[in-house]
Amino acid sequence: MDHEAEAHRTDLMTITRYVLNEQSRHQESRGDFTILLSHIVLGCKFVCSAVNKAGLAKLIGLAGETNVQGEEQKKLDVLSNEVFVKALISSGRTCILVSEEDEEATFVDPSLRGKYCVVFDPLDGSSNIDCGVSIGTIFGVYMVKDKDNVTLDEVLQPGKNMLAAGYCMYGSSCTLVLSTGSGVNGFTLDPSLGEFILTHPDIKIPKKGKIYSVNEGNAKNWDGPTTKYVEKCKFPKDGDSPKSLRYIGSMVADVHRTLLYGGIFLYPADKKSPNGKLRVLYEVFPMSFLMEQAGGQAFTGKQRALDLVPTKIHQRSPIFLGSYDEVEEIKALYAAEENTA
Ligand code: FDP
Repeated sequence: MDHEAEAHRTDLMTITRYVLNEQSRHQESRGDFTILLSHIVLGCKFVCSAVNKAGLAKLIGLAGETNVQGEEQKKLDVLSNEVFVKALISSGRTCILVSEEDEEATFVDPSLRGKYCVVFDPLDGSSNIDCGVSIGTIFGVYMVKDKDNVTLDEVLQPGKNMLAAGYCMYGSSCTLVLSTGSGVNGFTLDPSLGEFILTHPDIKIPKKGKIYSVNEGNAKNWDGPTTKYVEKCKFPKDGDSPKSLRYIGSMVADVHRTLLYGGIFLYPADKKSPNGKLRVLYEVFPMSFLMEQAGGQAFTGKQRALDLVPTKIHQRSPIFLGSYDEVEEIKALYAAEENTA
């Protein structure tokens, strides 16, 4: 019997225990972040359960449709948004919420306000819901200076100012990946315990990767550096093997694979969408934060992604993120183009 492995199996590091351990290292900490996170975790568990039951519960469908009982059905992304908004407000630790689902930011009632702003996409990859492909929730957390005097500027901050970021992937297992600014850790939901258990401690992305991930259907409208990079992935001139293409079309799943196996995920600008597709606050920033924390890089085609200063809450940006060396190549191609301009 492997006693060491056995001891490991019986000494479970839950996400709450992990965050409490982290908290105890900061004497000034009063446990507010732990409380906030436990509400985010609750939202993730609820959405995970709803996603798993979606087919059975007839949750899939258009918002506003009615089911056989004549009750109005809620589409999964609408339901997920409601769950997260309510969980975050009731934590008593938030003051501004920005959700992909809501056009305007939500300012929490002063009586329930706390010091955190949470930006989130409650159910990312929604075009994959109906066919059972992995989807996820993405979130980022900022802290405000004065919770009694908050303005939208508190969330229009560069991603490097985020305090924490993460995602939860609803796939073959339910995995929550989190960074509080000192590395990246992955937790898997044990459905029998209802707890997220640390299964991927201190995730580091491989420095180089063999996979590229992009919607190649947009290739005809790409700019020069993106076209050159993808061409090199397929027809390398330096004796390397060609890279494999993997594209799920669900950012959480594509980024999760990139984080674990290495490689690059790109959603570049193109002639039709000069700002790309993905949203800065709740897609680009949290994923870029995690990539950097895992030793990778994230680049917009112009600058380090986390240095970008958003001016609108639903702003989009092109993004190239993943293994350090792969992003370095993209940066060199953009720099070369600039020099010839
Ligand atoms: P979706 O449209 O299915 O919601 O931003 C949303 C997103 O999915 C990402 O999760 C995904 O990476 C991307 O869009 C996929 O876009 P394309 O269908 O244009 O490839």
